[in-house]
Amino acid sequence: MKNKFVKAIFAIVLGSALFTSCKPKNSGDAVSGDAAQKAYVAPGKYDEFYNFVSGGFSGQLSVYGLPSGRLFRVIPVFSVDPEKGWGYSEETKPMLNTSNGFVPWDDLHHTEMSQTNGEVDGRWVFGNANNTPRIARIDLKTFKTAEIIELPNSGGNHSSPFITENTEYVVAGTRFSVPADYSNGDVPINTYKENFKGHISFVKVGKEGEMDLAFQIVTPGVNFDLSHAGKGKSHGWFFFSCYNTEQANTLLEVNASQRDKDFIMAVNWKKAEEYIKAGKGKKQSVKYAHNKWNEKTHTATSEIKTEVLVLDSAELKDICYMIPCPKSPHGCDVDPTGEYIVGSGKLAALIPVFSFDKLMGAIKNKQFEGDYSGIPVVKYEAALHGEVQKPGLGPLHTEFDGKGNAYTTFFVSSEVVKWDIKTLKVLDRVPTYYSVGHLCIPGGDSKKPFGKYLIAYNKITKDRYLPTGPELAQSAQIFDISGDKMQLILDFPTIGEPHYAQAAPADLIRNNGQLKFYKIADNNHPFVTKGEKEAKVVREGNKVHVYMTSIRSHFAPDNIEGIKVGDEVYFHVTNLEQDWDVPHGFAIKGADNGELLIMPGETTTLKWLPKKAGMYPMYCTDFCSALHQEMQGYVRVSPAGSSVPLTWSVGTNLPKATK
Ligand code: K7E
Ligand code: CUA
Repeated sequence: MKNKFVKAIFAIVLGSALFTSCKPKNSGDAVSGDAAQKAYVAPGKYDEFYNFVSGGFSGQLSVYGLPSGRLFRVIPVFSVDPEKGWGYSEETKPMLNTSNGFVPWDDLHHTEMSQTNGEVDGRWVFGNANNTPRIARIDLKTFKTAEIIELPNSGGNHSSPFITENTEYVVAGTRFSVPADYSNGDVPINTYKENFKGHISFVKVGKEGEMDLAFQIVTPGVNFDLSHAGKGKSHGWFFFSCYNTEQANTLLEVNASQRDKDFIMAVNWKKAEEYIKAGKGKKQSVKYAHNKWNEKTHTATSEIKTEVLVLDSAELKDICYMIPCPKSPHGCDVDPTGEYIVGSGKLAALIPVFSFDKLMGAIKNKQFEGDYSGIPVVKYEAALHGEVQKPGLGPLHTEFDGKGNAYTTFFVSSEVVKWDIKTLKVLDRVPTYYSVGHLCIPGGDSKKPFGKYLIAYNKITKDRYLPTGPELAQSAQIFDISGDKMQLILDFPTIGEPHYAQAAPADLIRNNGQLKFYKIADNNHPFVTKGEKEAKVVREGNKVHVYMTSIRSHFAPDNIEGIKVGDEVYFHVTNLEQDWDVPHGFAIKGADNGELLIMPGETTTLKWLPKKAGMYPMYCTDFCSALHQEMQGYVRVSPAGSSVPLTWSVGTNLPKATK
């Protein structure tokens, strides 16, 4: 009893240390002489790497250049973005559909790039939605979210989206265990141990990137935090960190910090595939949305799916194994060779490194110390390669440089520590400003890291930038890691709160057939207007469809009369430009909607419900030419029941007979 109390106090103390964290010694401008030169990319010159950075609670993904830290783009993914019309245009709304209906926000924590033979290949970036569990695929030919799939039986899709070495699967583990969607969820919360279950999702990725929920594995109720696929010799396995193996359902900061060791769960997914082939998966009825963007119709569709195949980890004894891991592990990282698995226990004073070969030996020789709800628990020492002693406080994440070194972030002691994977010796440490979370080395979780830069994504910025009220910018820091010692070369502020990030050589993406504009001839949008002569306005009851074109520097039509209060007006705007980087925008006064930002060759629709009679100017929002300010028009709105005929024109004041 007393022991339990002491443990609880210890957990609270450590917990509050985690919460507050300390400022590193010698903080200040620890930047040496040639740093500016190393991060400098001259005007007009390109960066060496693209950096795809999660936006955290912004729900978006931002794209930076390395080493300059220049922000190129914020790609809307899970949150509406009025700047780009994402979630506002009729075409994009289905992308944010879920089994709960339209969801305008989420929390994107992890990005993961597609791989071929374990190397980043520059085709897609995947991102997770933490809150309403989903995975998105962003196409790097267009830098646009191309697909979003919802994950049933999950709550808090945190351990996601991590991929296998040929992008066979993108994999997700639920953070919150919950009663399965196919069971009764209306149960007392304190029946966690009986009724709450974990689910791991395997989403198949096709040749064109198309996702499909292939199967799930049901596990005991724990919190899955992070994961990584095996690679090379460990290809075919997946490793998930889990905490709350105490199965607490309240005050987790104390109650889920009781055990000295939680687990890394090793999953033999090749074996799971065999069981699926052998018909061992149970069909369960669930509901989840699968949303796809169509490049030809420039429109998304959302389909609700109703079935998933589920394998039971307690029944099929040889797909899941638990490896004890001290203490409340967060990051779970696999080195480039696939031999070493690093678990970062947030409350542990050391870093355990597991050996894949030893794990296989332990499983073969049944070196188990019992089971955890039916899953065999491998003996800690039997799978252990060794421990990094006294590395720092509050280890979170590890990346690799491909030269035999690992780099681990420490939230509490605010530092990045470099250590040797084989000898487990600490080689170097640098302070971060402050409280670093994730880190990224380009290719740093693949078989082929580009070990030149390391970027630390910090949770707390404090005094690094000009203050901006109660909330300060989140901050990233770039270190040159090409030498023996890490060297800080740049700070740059970030959008939202970055968690994980990925990076790839710029040429891989830049020279991968990036789209410059959509061919107007290939535009199959049902409301496309392929030339100005086809521009028209069509009334169907109280629905009015405006077939509009935009080209430098006018809309057609740009004068519309005969719209009435009570109408539902759809502006289907086709951008006729066939040139790179000439979007047009569209906005109309009083619309309770975003703008449209229409790419060359694309058709996009704004829905407008005029509420009172009057004159409504509309205009192009994107400064497209010297006469951009002339790119405007008027819509006359008459009272409901008015007899003003529907007319439209451009360039002439046509008599009202033009209809
Ligand atoms: Cu920020 Cu990956 Cu959500 Cu660690 S997690 S920091
Ligand atoms: Cu089109 Cu400005």
